[in-house]
Amino acid sequence: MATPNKETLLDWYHQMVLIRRFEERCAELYQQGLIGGFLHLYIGQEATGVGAVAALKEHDHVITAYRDHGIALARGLDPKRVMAEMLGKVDGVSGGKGGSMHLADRERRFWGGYGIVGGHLPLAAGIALASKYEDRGEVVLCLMGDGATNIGYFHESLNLSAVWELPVVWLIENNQYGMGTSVARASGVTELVKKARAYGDNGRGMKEGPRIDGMNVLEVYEQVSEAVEYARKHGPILVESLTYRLQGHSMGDPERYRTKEEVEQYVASGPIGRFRTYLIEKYKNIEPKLDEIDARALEEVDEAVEFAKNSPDPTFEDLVRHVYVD
Ligand SMILES: Cc1ncc(C[n+]2csc(CCOP(=O)(O)OP(=O)(O)O)c2C)c(N)n1
Ligand SMILES: [Mg+2]
Repeated sequence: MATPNKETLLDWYHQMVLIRRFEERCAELYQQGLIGGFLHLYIGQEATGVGAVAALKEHDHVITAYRDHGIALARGLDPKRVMAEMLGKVDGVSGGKGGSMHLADRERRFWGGYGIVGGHLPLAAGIALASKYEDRGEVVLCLMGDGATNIGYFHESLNLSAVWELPVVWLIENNQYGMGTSVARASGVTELVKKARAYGDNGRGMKEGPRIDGMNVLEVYEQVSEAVEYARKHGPILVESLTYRLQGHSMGDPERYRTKEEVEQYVASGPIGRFRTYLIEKYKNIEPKLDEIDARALEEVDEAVEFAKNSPDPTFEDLVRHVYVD
C-alpha cells in the first residue's frame, strides 16, 4: 500500500494533537466541576483511533465504547459541539443529554459512545446486518477495549457476525487494562486476536486478523484499511491494536495496579512524539509547519471551550424530548 501523501499525514498529525489538547482541557474542566459524570481519556491511544477511522470511507460506520472523544474528533465531529456535549449544553452533539460517554453523529455515521462494556457490539452487528441485507456495501468499524472481549456480548456478536458473514471490523484496543485489572488477570487468552478462532474455521466465518502496533498511526491505517476491504468483500475480521492509556481509567483513578516506571516508558514512546519524529525525518524543514499545527490545535480548543460555555443549558422540554415515543 502506498504511503498517504504529505497533506494526509499532516491532517492525521493535526487530529492527534487536537485530540490530546482537547482532552487535556477536558481534564481541567472536570477538575473545575464544569464537566460532570465520568470522564475517560483517550490520551495515549490517539494513533489507533486516527489511523483506524482514516481507513473508513464516508459511507462506512463507526461505533465505540465510552472512551469516545478521540473517535468522535477523528470522524470529523465539530470540536465546538463535542465540547458543548462534554459540558451538557444544548448545542452538544447529543443535545447535552449524553455527555462524555455518549457522543454521536448520525450524519457522520458515528453511532456512539456506550457506557455498558460490550453493549455496543450487538448494535454493530445490527448495523452491519442492515448494510448486508440491503446490499449497501458499507462496513462497520467497531472498537472495543480488551476487557470487553471477556463479556457475553462479545461472544454473541462475533458468533452471529461470523454465521451471517457480516461486514464488520472488530477492533480490540488492547491498552493492557480493564479498569485496574490487567489482561492476564482477566483473560485466559492474552493474545486477544486468537479469540477469532472460536468463531471461524478453514476460511469460513470470522477471520483472525493481525495484531498491530497501535502506537504507530501509519501501521494502524495500513492494517485496518486491509481489514476494512476484507470485511467489505468477505465478512467479519478481528484485529487487535496494542496500545496504552497514559492516564488513569477515568478521572480520579489512584492507579495502584501499575508502576510509574511503566507509564513513563510509554510516555517516552508515545504516539504523537513518534509520529512527529517520523515526519521530521521524512520531510525537510517540516518543523515550523508542525509547530503551526500545534498552535492551531490549541486555538481550536480555546474556541471550543468558549462556544461550549456560551451555549445554553437544555430546558426541561429539551430534556424530556426524545425520551419517550408518543
Ligand atoms: C457490563 C459492564 N460491567 C462493568 C462495567 C464497569 N466498567 C466500566 S469500564 C470497565 C473496564 C473495561 O475495560 P476495557 O474494555 O479494557 O476498556 P478500557 O477502559 O481499557 O478502554 C468496567 C469493568 C460496565 N460499564 N459495564
Ligand atoms: Mg482496556
